[in-house]
Amino acid sequence: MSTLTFAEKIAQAENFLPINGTDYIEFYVGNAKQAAHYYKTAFGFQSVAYAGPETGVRDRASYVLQQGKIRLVLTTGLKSDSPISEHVKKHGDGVKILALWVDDAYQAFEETTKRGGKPYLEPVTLTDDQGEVRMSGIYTYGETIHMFIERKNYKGAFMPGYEKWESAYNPEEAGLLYVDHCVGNVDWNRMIPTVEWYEKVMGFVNILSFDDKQINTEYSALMSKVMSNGNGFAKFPINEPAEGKKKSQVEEYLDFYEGEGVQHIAVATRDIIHTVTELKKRGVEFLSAPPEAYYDMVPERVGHIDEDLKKLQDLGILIDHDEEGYLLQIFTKPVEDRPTLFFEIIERHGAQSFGAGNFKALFEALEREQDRRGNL
Ligand code: TYF
Ligand code: FE
Repeated sequence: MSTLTFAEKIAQAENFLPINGTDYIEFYVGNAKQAAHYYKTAFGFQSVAYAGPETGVRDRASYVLQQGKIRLVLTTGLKSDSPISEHVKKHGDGVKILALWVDDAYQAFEETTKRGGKPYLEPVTLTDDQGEVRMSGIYTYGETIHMFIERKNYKGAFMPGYEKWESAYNPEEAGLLYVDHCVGNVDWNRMIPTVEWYEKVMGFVNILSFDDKQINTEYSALMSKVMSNGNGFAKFPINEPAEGKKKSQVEEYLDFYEGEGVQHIAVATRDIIHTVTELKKRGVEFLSAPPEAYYDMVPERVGHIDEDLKKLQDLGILIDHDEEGYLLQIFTKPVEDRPTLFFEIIERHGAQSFGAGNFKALFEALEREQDRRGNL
């Protein structure tokens, strides 16, 4: 075990790609109008901006939603031959773009492509009467993209090409604040090369690793390595399936997404009891709670927590800790019919880890769902 703290580990990252946080996450979906309604109604995202035929964009429709600092873009193609439609045909609804907020989109492109990043979008400057946004992009795992977004004092709703979306339907927020981490599932034997790619091309460091000895249940296994940039604002764990008695959850994802892609987006809250109560009321489905015995062990395993343990148990929220504090987390079921992308809700009280103490209970709950789908 390394004795460095998380702060000491991330301080070892290189500095050629300064990142201020996640700028937005763009989904390619079959029907963006309905997806936007779902994220507003069920998760409490607010209407921000729109681009589509009415704003002079002919090939797509995009809805921008926001809650706290989390910005989602839901995009659909309007014709079958659009690359967006082709993406949806192959992968189903899923994450296409993990956009990072940078100081200089031109420099980000230059620094990453000279280190081997594969270009997706050459740097461009978009301008309108609200100011300027500069952007560029490179491929990461699968068909997923990292876009680099530089906001030159842009005053508009989102970026040039989009119009402010004034909606009459505005369900309340649910307390979601920012993107904590985004996890990628990669193919067999692809975790190490992907980790090396993040080190070399993005200047990230590996802050945590789990091998298949730690991450396994009676049935299946996986391996995971967490990559972080130098300030911890961008954290990307990478999972790879591992051989077990039955099919790994990561393998199920790869089969149904038909390739590598984003497995889960973890969003932070300051009041997980309120947030999860609210999401459940609005129809968001979560993995089932671990057995009674899990909660009986919490005082001994974790020590003091500020929250009422009974309330956490009633909601099925998981609890873990590390040297720096504790964390509370819970996972939704996949939010599509394909068992692919899901969300994690997380509340950190000092802990900078990812809930390794919950892996067994969590993966058993995941496998109950996998079994119900006939994919275990
Ligand atoms: O991000 C993490 O590492 C935790 C745990 O398939 C996790 O949220 C890891 C792998 C996985 C599901 C959850
Ligand atoms: Fe996570």
